Amino acid sequence: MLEPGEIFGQFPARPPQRQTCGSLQELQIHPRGIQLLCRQGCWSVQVLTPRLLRLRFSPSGEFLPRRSWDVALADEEWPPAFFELQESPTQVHLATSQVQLQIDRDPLRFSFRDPQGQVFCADLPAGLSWGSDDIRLVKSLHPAERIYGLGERAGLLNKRGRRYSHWTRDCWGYDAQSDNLYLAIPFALVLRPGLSYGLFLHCTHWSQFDLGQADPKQWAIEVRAPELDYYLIYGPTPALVLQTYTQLTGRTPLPPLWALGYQQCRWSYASAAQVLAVAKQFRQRQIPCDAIYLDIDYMRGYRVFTWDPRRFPEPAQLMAQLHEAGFRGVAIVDPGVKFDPEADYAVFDEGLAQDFFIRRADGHLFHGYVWPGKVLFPDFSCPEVRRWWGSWQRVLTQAGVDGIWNDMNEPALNDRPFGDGGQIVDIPPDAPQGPPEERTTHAEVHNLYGLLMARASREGLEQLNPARRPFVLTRSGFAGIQRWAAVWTGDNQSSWEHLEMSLPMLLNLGLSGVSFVGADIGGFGGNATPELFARWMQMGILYPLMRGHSALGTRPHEPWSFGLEVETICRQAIQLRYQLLPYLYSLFWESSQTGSPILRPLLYEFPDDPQTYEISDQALLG
Ligand code: NBV
Repeated sequence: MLEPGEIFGQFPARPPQRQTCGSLQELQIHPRGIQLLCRQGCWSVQVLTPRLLRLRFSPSGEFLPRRSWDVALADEEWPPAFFELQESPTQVHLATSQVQLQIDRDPLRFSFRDPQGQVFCADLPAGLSWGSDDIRLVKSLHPAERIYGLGERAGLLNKRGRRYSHWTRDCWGYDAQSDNLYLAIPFALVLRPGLSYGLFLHCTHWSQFDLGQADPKQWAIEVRAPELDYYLIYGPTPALVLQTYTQLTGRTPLPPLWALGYQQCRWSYASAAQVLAVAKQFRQRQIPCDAIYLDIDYMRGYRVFTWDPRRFPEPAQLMAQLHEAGFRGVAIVDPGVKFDPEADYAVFDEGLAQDFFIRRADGHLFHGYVWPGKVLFPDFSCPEVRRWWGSWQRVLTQAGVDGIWNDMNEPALNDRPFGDGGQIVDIPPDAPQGPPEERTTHAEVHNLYGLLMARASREGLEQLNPARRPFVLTRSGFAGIQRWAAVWTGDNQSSWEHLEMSLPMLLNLGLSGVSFVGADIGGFGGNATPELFARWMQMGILYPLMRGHSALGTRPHEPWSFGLEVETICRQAIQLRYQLLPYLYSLFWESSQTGSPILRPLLYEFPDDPQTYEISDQALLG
């Protein structure tokens, strides 16, 4: 049994002895594809569309059953797709109308060809290997290829040349060198002139892409999972790759129009009076604004789904006043439920009575420490838990809250009470999770914690307010998060570096299917200077999600807090945003239909022009 703290995104080193699949022994043809029995293990190739192939390898020869929390459309849900097979003594060829898969028999390995015969995404000879707890596949990279996507990543636009693991974590203080951030998306979009493809690693366990760090010509894919499962998506343009990728993992539903306006946040507007005072300032100063956020201080002792009776005594009245003034209210919801056996706290009592909280492998309740002190974590991989959680949002919606903001859902927790010098830890990887019929361990669903919480939030809002389009904002997520929530890039800093970095971060999120994204305008940690703030607001009007936010203890970061000159600049910028709203709204509609990003790097529109490939500081709005 592992203690929390023993593991934080770190796993035992791989044992030295590696196995390989050897040669092809038997080819079986199925209606949707083929199975390739190797000397050791088995490959399955499914043709889902002429542009989309699913490839799986299992060392044991058995494939895992589909999970209810799967983020990809099931194979059976795709209409039948036509393919042709040709066999020779050394090779097998599988061809769709768009792409050709060449399979070398000995050792078995794959390479792909586009209609012009250009080879891409080719396995190295003996590129597949596995040990006791991992599988690795090494592919070759073409010298002209650049790599994008990979979800939420700091640093420049092109991701080639470094190693990236996929493991969601709280990452206060992140910078351009950081690896794992809050959100993990094991999807890469590879581009060279005339050819673009995507590779989606269909694996929720810890995984890693080495995109040419160990060897500049190679892409090593590694999973700590019982099988290797990936989708190959042929373009040839990035737009077509994204269209197929989002057909597979889902698209951003059209948000309510108000969510495209300016949104004002602060940790915290800590009383109803403060919230109303901020709202009044916006209207008096004639600065457009559509939403005001409530951070953790609206709760009673940080108990989720409660209101502080002293500071927020009449939440319904507060929300009515906000609505009257034309604002929407968005409230934060953290996953940790206060361990509260003494008090009359129904969320804790109900969750405990129904066994909705994660337990350790030894059967004891697992607890960590967050804002409320000792907390328990709901197991969102159970549909029943998600329904229960979603319905608790009634405490907020009945008061008139319009949107839900999910924070700390990596999940972020400490091994000791805050202030006691503890450290950030993970839920133990061997903690059992999931409904009885598909019991697994935290190791498989860690990366999904934020996504499944966001799903619970969105589905709950749909139940509670069926006539309204829901708005959920989340910090953590996984591939497919765009179906459930908008995403912000967590705790950035008030610095020029972070302002600069926000653009390639948001662009790569867009190239990962997540189009409703934003960074905290002005920077969350630290104090913005007047000039930085003004520039950030001017840039922020182009973020699909336009929200100003700042941390506890920092100077005020509202648009008027930096003097008249900055206030005027902010007013003009925000007014421009509002002039653009019809255009933006149309872009969101387009995104909901095709998966296209709202904010696009130049390479998205000019994929055959290599001069666009490294441009991290320019973008197109639509
Ligand atoms: O709830 C407080 C903050 C929130 O304002 C911020 O946006 C989140 O990213 N939250 C993190 C927890 C505190 C982090 C230091």
